[in-house]
Amino acid sequence: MRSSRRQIGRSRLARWALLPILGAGALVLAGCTQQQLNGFLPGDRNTTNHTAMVTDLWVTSWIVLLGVGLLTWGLLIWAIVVYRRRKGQTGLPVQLRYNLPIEIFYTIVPLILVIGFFAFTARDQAQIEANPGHPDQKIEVFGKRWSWDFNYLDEKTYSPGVQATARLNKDGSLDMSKLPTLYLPVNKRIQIDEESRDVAHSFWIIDFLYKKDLIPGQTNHMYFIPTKTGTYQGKCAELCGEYHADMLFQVKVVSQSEFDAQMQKLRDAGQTGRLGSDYNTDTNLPGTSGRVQNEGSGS
Ligand SMILES: [Cu+2]
Repeated sequence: MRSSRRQIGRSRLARWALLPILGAGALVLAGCTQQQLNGFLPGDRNTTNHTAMVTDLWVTSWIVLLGVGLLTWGLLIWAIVVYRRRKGQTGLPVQLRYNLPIEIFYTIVPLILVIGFFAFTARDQAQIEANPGHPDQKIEVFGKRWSWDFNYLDEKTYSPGVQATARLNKDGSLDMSKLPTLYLPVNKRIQIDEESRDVAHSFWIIDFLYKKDLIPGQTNHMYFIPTKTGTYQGKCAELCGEYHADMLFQVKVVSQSEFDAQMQKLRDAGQTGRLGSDYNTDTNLPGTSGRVQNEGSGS
């Protein structure tokens, strides 16, 4: 009688233990789409020479964390089932304290995780941020409230931007083709120098999985090789004020000949030279020669 009750208890326990295993199995069997394998990141892993590395760091981190999650959920469910209150039980159960193996376990494992995440992040970041030198194409980006100016330094051409809401269609929809557009030649070493005309912005090309802050009075750099032609969306990723959400832009990665044709278009439109820091509106920084924002308005 007693042993059969114990057996029933055991089979019930096995059923409980099966639940998470079945759940995980179902998830695996359901198959993974490319988007899931990419860790639900936008774009794909070959937009620049750095994207695959960023994707792998992200996905591997999630796999490790899911492992920790499964272990934690498993232990939780096990404790809830095994140590649940049985019929006729009263009062507190025997309390567990000063369990050295458990305390060492939950100190060491998070420590290893944190050191691991830090080390791999630092390694990848150092590689992404390193200046490889000898850029094929040097571009200067100015962030401004509420758009972007692009200077093609080698070609001495420029392309000024206007905030997105100033370029809406009559029905209020956004005309992507009228957004400020940065052209980049494919498979070329790109160096982008980033400056701000006023406050801190952040230049974010979404599918490149890469963004960098633009700090007033400072020049930051991005180095990468765009490896896939296409049109990519960009936005400001640093809340910079009222029309921050209007700071949309596009990046077109094109062949060298298309890039050259675009440069010729800018020259034909008379957009030669550089929209430099004289157009900065921030006049508070020491050494800046920017114009006063309301200059000429008579105020
Ligand atoms: Cu901004």
